[in-house]
Amino acid sequence: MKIDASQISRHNKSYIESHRETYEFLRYQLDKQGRNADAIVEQLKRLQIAIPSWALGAGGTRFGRFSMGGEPGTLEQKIEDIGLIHALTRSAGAVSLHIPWDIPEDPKAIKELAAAHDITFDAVNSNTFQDQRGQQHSYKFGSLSHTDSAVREQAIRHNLEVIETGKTLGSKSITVWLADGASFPGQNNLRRALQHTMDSLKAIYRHLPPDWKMYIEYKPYEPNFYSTVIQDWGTAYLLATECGERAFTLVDLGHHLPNTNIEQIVATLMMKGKLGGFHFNDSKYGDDDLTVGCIKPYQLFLIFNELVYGMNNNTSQNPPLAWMIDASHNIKDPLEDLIQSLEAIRLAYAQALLVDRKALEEAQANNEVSRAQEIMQNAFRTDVRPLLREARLQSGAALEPLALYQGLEVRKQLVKERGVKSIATGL
Ligand SMILES: [Mn+2]
Repeated sequence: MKIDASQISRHNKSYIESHRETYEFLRYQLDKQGRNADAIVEQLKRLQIAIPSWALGAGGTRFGRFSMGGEPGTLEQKIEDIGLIHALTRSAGAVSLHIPWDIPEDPKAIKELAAAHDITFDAVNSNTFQDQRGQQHSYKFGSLSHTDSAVREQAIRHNLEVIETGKTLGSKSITVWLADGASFPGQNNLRRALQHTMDSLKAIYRHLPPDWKMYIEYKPYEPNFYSTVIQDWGTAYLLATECGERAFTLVDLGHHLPNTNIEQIVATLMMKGKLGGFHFNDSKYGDDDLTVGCIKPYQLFLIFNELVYGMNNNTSQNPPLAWMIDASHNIKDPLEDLIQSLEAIRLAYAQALLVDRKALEEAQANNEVSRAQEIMQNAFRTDVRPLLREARLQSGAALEPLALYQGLEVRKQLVKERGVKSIATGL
């Protein structure tokens, strides 16, 4: 299924009048505060978020999985699904592939298909947290950190193969997330496990093409429940620093213990020029992988506030960030969920762009605590949805992507095309 421009312009016609009214009103209000709505719209238009190939089907939990029907069974269909989201929003212009779930049989054809949907290839992701069919050694007790060098070498080789696959598609980065760790005290020699991981990552880094980056992701627990080898940003930072200047830390919002100050981690990593990218999602308790912004939108805004500050004050030459959604959908239609996540990310970005930096600097310098809080909350409480709609309108996207998605009965169409029982490859 493909959504064409005429369907979008028909849809936009029915919303244009109320949009014009709210946008003009907001522009006028912002203008009085010395803010330029049109400039923010331009910045919003440039923000593209990668969609992970594994987020297009039902994720499920270890207790069960409930299919949506019409799930993409092939990599081609996954690209088509992202094409639908991108056509509706013009903000999902990249895909992040997971190897070996999405090995392209014909890279040239896949590249062409993606280009037809205006989609590029973002970071490729390796997988040494599962055993694959025909694999010689098991990752049950770890991969890059394993006690047996033969297992570590197999895991290193897999990462190099992932890079080779990524090269055929035009990717420029690899994300490494390890499930390695221990579920019981005494199971691992903690120091040795970290040393092995460092040596393995260095071996991968040595083979990294010169125009590539490596992102190292951390997570405090799960699937191992006593210790994770790369447990926090500090460990990921240490490993990235040891590997070299093209290795960076990747922050996944769900990979923190409750109440961690993630915006402070962002500030610290950007100060050192070592923030590589983001995996967006939201959570109430752990790595819940819920829709971005559904639980803690203020935290998301505070994170974006640091990102915007970091991008505007890039003294450490932090490279442009890789933005990606990393979520799992158990009860929602994944495409609806992704549309909502894109909206939440852009809302937080727009709000952060609204922060009166000069006033905030002044308030901070004078220790005017209440004023500083008011400045932040004034930005957060501004309804910036008209800015997002205007950015979409100017980019040829739908004014109300979710309403159009539902109005066109896209899922029903996909079920008709692919069947009720089609299941996405992946988890
Ligand atoms: Mn992640």
